[in-house]
Amino acid sequence: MRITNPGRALGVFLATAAGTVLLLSPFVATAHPAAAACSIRSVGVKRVMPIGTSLYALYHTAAPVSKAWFAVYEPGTRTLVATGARWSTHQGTTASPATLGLPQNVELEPGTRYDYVLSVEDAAGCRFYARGSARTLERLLEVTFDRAYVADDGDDTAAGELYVRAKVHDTISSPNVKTDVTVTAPATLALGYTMKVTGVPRSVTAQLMIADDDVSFGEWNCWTDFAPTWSKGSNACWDWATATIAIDLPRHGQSGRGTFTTYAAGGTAFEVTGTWRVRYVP
Ligand SMILES: [Ca+2]
Ligand SMILES: [Ca+2]
Repeated sequence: MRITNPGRALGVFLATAAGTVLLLSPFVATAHPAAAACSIRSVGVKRVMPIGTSLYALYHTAAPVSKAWFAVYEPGTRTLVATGARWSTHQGTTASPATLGLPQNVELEPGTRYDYVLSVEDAAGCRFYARGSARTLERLLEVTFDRAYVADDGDDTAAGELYVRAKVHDTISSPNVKTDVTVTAPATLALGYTMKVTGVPRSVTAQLMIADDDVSFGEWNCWTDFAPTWSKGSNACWDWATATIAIDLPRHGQSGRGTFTTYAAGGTAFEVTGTWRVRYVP
């Protein structure tokens, strides 16, 4: 490992055996002082594009370059997040433009703007930089609650009056998935309810609560629209239970999908079946 400043720029680089170069003082555009030997005079970034939770740059130079690096920084700081340091694919006589991305194992935060620095070096060792910022894609999770098999409707001698509510991460279904539906267990309750949520972590929880309403006219002390919390239990007003589905989304910004069947028991009892799908969107 060596500290180097090969382009005689104001930036400082940390080079490793793998060729990784960390630009510690990135916000400098520079030209090589021995300009006569340089085959390039600048580098232009046409676009920095998001893919999954990563970024890659489309850039161009006046002549082929022999090396290129692409580094990403925490927004508004000089803290390096990751560097896509690798030799450019357009060495020798291959003309620009070219693309250079971060390594596949880099996971940036979705829906986040990052600063970047792209540096290139020609055969004469002349190094040039371009900097800017780019935003990663949003993670969009869709959870569909297909149906619930209700084993206990919460009432012993008559049909239950069921309220169904869903939650994905910190977003709650509004309106309710079901409001005051009459169900006599055992029975399958069709839900067909999809929630689309962005800003979720990679390990995310989805929940479905089914509550039986025992509120009678005049019981103002216990009436709210939907009183039970995301738990299970029974009181004078409600019987309820909550199914909790833990979803681990694919790594590295990969799209994916899956299914779930989860049982819950408490003041009610049911098994909920559904699907999830994650993708990355602008
Ligand atoms: Ca009840
Ligand atoms: Ca009831």
